[in-house]
Amino acid sequence: FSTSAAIDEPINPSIQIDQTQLLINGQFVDAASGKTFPTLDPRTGDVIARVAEGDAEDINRAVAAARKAFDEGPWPKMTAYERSRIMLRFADLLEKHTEEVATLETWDNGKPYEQAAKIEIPMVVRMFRYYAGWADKIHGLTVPADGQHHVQTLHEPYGVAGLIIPWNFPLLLYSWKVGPALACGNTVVLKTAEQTPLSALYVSKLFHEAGLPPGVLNVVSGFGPTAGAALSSHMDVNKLSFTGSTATGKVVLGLAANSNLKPVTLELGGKSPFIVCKDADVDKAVDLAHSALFFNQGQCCCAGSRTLVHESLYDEFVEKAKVRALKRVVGDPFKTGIEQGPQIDNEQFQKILKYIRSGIESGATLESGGEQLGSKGYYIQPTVFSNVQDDMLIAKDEIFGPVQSISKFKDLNEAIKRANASSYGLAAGVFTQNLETANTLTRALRVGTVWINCYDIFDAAVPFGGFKMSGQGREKGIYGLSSYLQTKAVVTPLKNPAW
Ligand code: TXE
Repeated sequence: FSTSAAIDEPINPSIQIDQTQLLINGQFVDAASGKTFPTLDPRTGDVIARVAEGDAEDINRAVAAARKAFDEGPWPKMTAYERSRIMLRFADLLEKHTEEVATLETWDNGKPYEQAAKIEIPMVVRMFRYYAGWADKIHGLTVPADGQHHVQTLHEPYGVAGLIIPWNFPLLLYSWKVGPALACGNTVVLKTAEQTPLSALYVSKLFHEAGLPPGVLNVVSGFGPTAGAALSSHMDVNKLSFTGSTATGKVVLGLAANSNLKPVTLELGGKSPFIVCKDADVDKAVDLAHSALFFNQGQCCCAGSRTLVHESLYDEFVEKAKVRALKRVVGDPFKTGIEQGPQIDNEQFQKILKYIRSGIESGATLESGGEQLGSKGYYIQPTVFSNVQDDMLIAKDEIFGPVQSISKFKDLNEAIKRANASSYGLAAGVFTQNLETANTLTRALRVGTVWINCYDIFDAAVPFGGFKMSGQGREKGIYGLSSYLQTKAVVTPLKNPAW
């Protein structure tokens, strides 16, 4: 097996890394312990920079700053219009600095620079503009209650929001959480993933340049069991939003429940079916099934990781999927035209190779790839398995890597039953030219997003989240606001009910 690009000598990114400390109360500061940890370049495994390692004490300091900025102001006491203007100014600054931000994102994460600069950073900018637009449009209702009372509802921020994000889309997920949390008037303590701390620190500095008052947004780099757990169990954090693995989501939910019962939004793993019906446009389906799985090195919560193909198209589909995978351009993510960079770190790299071995051992047919690419860093050949059976580990577990699993189905009922036979329920792709088939599948699938004849369409206004063990609550769009607002009922007696 071979792929079309070799792994060259890594290109040296031309950027100085200035922000490596914690951001607490508007100041960049060392960790209370003085400890630092290395953040690594996935292309080589080399150290990019050492970053302050926050733990429980730093979380305490950050929560205290966020608490003060909430309780004493200025954030929730500012007019919504002023908050919105700061967010818009930040979006402008971020847009202006797209090159630097995309460079940091690629360096720390390994994703293709072109993808970061042309797709992701613009989506982050769009998300902040979207939620800035909501800031002064959040209001309650008047309620026609029985009796002689005037009743209204106020939609109020929770207070201090603790936000925990993973490494696969560091800035995009920053925007999904920080955007609505701030628009609704909450203050924030953000815990970034230990693999990718750099971009959030850089852009949060820009946020302060845009006029964000100190203490409103605090960023603590550090590890899950220390900083992340301290944030989840903090008695002064009023709301938690977490994106990551289902296993850690359960831990975080438990910590929230056992401390102050803070409400938790969870966006967790997935094993999303991509269903190609007998009347699908095969070439289009092959292309989209490929990108649905391989996009972002396969490290997407909603990756179309179970490709289910109708038996009448199956052989043609498998052959074309294999050809497409063999053409995939893998290489240094800073080079132009690269479709796939390295996996995030050695842990994920080893986990994916183990799943590939398990696929081979359990009898799936290896159509392409299957091995490390190059000799350094965490590159993996685009891998395609056919003849995948539902009881194989590669069909059940979230691999989170460039491994496509294709299997065959006979009729729609079978496809529905098998697609739903998962503890996950994040997303699904449906490929058909028949409206009835599309409608039947859409209603039958127990998932949070159905993409019909498309995949991975993400718009700031469209809600995203999971059924079953893929999570709870929704992010993005108007639905995402409700994660950061609570409702207060206000009842006033009426002296003269007629008026
Ligand atoms: O995730 P974790 P990991 C899946 C994917 C991947 C697997 C493991 O299958 O292979 O998870 O990845 C913080 N209290 N996804 O280990 O542990 C951690 O520091 C509080 C899917 O990276 O969930 C990081 O900031 N926080 C997912 C964040 O949780 C804790 C994206 C995510 O790490 C914590 C990433 C604790 N006890 C991985 N332990 C998606 N939904 O897209 C860890 N963290």
